[in-house]
Amino acid sequence: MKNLKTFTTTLLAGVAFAGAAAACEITLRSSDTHPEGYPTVAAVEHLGELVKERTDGRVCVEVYHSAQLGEEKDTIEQTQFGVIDMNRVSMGPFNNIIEETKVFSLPYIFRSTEHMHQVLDGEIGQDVLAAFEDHDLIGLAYYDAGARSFYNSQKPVKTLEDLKGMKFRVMQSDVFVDMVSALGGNATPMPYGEVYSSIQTGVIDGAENNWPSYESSGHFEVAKYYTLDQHLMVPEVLVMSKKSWEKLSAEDQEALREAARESVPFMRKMWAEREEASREQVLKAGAEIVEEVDKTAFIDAMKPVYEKHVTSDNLKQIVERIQAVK
Ligand code: BDP
Repeated sequence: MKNLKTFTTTLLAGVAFAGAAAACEITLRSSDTHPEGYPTVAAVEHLGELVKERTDGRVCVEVYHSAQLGEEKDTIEQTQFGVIDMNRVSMGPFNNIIEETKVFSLPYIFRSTEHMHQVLDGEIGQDVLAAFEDHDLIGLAYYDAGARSFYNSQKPVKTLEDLKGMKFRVMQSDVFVDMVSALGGNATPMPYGEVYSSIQTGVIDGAENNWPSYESSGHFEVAKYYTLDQHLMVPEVLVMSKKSWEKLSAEDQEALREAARESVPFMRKMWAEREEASREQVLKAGAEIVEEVDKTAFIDAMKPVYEKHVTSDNLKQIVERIQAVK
C-alpha cells in the first residue's frame, strides 16, 4: 500500500512538472464569431501553433470561437481596451471607426479574388493595416471572405426591381446601410448573432453573406433564396490590442508577425475548399440560387455609395490606387 502511494505521488509530481515545463507564460485570448472548424478559426489556431513552437512554448494563443466573447462590435472595443488580446473580425465593423477600412467595404471595389489578393498583399494592404495603430490596434493579417450576396425568405430576387422595399440586415457600418438604400431596399444594421431569429420572426426579409457564413449560421434554413449578385468582397482582418502587443518582447512580436503572415496561405486554401463545400451543402438542403444576375445594373446603382463615402483626398487616392492594380 505504502509503495503504491509513493508511486502515485511520484507520478503526480512528474505530471505536474511536465505541465509546468510546457506551461505558457503568456496566453493571448483571441475572439471569433464563427464556430470551430470555420477557416478563420482554424487559421488563428494554426497561427497559435506556429507561435508556440517558435517561442519555445512561452507564447500561446487561445481562440474563443462562436462569439463566446461577444458580438464583433463589442469585442472590437474590448480589444482596443486590451481586455481581449486578439480579434478576427470582418473589416466592415471598423468602417465607422477607421476611415481607411471603408475602401474595402465599397460595393464592387474588387474585380476578382485575384485582384483583391494583389491589393491586400501589396502596399495598399499594408497602408490600411497601418491605419489601425492610431486606434489602439495592430493589424496583423487579412483573411479571405469571398463575395457576399443577398438572400431572403420571401422570393427569388432576379432584378433590382425585386429588391425594392425589402428589409435586409447589414453589418454595423454606414457604408452598408447606404448600399442597401442605393438598391432600393431597407437596411437594418444588427449583430450577426441576431440575424437567424430576426429572419425567422419576419423582423427582416433577409441578409447578405458569403457561402460559408450563409451555411454555418444556418441562415439558409430560414432564407432559402440566394441571389448571386456578389456586391461585396469585404476581407477579414486579424487585429491585436496595442496594449497586449506592447507587453511582448520584440522577439515575440516578430514571431507573431511571422506566424500571422504564414497563416494567410493556409487560410486561403481552406477558404476555397469551404466555399465549395458550403455551396454544395446549402443546395442539397434546398436553397434556391439565382445565378443569372445583371451585375452592371447593380454596379451602376452603387454610385451614390461612392459619392457619399469617398470624399476625403485620402480615400479618393486609395480607391484610385486599388483601381490601378491589375
Ligand atoms: C461573416 C464574417 C464575420 C461577420 C459576419 C457578419 O466572417 O466576421 O461577423 O459575416 O455578417 O462573413 O456579421
